[in-house]
Amino acid sequence: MLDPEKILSQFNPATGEIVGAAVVQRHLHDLRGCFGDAGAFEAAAAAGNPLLYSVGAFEPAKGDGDLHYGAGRLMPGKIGDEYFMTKGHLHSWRAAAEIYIGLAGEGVMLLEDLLTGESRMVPLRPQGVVYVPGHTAHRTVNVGKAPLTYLGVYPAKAGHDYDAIAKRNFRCLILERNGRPTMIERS
Ligand code: PAN
Ligand code: ZN
Repeated sequence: MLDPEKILSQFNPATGEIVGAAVVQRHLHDLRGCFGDAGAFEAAAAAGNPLLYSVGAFEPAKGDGDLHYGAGRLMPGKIGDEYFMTKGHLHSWRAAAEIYIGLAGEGVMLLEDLLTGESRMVPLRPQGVVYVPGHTAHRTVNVGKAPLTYLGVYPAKAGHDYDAIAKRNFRCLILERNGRPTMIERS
């Protein structure tokens, strides 16, 4: 039997913190090359390097059938017309799916099917669960005015592959158009 502290964890839906989780923080400069408007990015990066998001990963066990989970907290803001977002990734084990559970704030997920190239924008909000199928690049976007917090649950074997998607980038951007989040093909 696992240790009790691996069986039960405590998280704070407002801050997205899980007690005992390994926390990774990503700042603006870590997302160089992700945003569509390079000029707006460089102007913002010259002015500072704010925290964009933090993710606490909880890894109770690493066996074949095990699960890992993480809580994310993504700040509100924009670079030009493009909302603050996560780097985004594919799972190293491409078939690994993931479940996202919205806790607070207003977000969307950008999903890109690796096999068909199809992109989709899906709301990520409290009381909503987003199923990210395998073989799908995924990125979280804060389209609201408050921090966005969420949980993600994925196979322990999934692994995170950032390079594959960074090389060619997501095909679509989530931009504010007429006050609303809109998915637009990268030019
Ligand atoms: C999430 C992500 C989290 C941060 O827990 O890791 O949203 O995004 P990046 O990992 O793209 O920086 C998840 O999808 N785990 O698999
Ligand atoms: Zn993932």
